Amino acid sequence: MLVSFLSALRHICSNMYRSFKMVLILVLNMSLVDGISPAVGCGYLWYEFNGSCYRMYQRSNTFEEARSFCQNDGADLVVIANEEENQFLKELFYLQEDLQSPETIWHAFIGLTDMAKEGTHVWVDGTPLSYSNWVAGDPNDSDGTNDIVEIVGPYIPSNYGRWVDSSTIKTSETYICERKYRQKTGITVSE
Ligand SMILES: [Ca+2]
Ligand SMILES: [Ca+2]
Repeated sequence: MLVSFLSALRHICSNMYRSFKMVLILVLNMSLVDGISPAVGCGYLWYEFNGSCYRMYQRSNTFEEARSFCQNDGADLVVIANEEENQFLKELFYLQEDLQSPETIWHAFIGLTDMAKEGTHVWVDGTPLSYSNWVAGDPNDSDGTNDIVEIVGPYIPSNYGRWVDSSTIKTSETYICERKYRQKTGITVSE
């Protein structure tokens, strides 16, 4: 009696395992056919857009401290190449799950400065400025130390997503890191 019960149990378990394996293979194949691999990603609380991963932090830091913080995570302050990327960053204020009250954020550091040469803005990766989205009248170096740049947050709806130059001695509560989308485990991902 016990032997036949155990035999039946083993048979059921074996069938369940086989079914599970079939489903797993099916899901993996479907994913690979679609060019999306479950083994790749930006990581927890990072958000993918067009080949990069982004994360917005609420931490009280100077521009240089914010840069170091991003770099410790294999990233740097965000480099904004075009309007689509800028639009995505506006959305990130609300996508970023761990942000406190995004609607109250005034500004966030981005990776643009004219520290090396006043009036010549350069991205932290060395690329010159091509696309820009300044607030009207900026950059104006208003107090002679405005050599870093911030994107305006949702708190100022009229300029939300536009950029302002700010003082290098400013400590911001918010900043945005960007890093290249990393593939894991060698599985090819088609675009
Ligand atoms: Ca970028
Ligand atoms: Ca300046």
